[in-house]
Amino acid sequence: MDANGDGVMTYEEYIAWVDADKFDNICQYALGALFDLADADRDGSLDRAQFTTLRQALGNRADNADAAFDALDGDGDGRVGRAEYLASIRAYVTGEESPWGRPVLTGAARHPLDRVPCRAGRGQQTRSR
Ligand SMILES: [Ca+2]
Ligand SMILES: [Ca+2]
Repeated sequence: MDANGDGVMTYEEYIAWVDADKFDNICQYALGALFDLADADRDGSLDRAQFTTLRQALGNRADNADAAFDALDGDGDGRVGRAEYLASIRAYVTGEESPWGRPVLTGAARHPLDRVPCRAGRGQQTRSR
């Protein structure tokens, strides 16, 4: 994953590494576990506050959390379901069209260390040495 071996995985290295198989076999489990942790009331969906907590746990900047939430919450009911969340991220990381990708990608472009959710399984361990 850390293509240039400097112990820090950039956004670009992540995108080059991940594909549908890796997402299905690795990422979705880490993401689902984190989703469940963030879902404090265990109703299977995240409200805005829970989603923001999740984003922060993933090391993403807080200032584009609203945009990401709004993009994920396609029906505008103020909740993002677990399956909807995973499907959106899968579509994003595998390069399919995803309403969620754009605000996150925009944020990442401004800040290369903005974390893609699959990194969550490794927490803040951005340096491997
Ligand atoms: Ca909830
Ligand atoms: Ca919704």
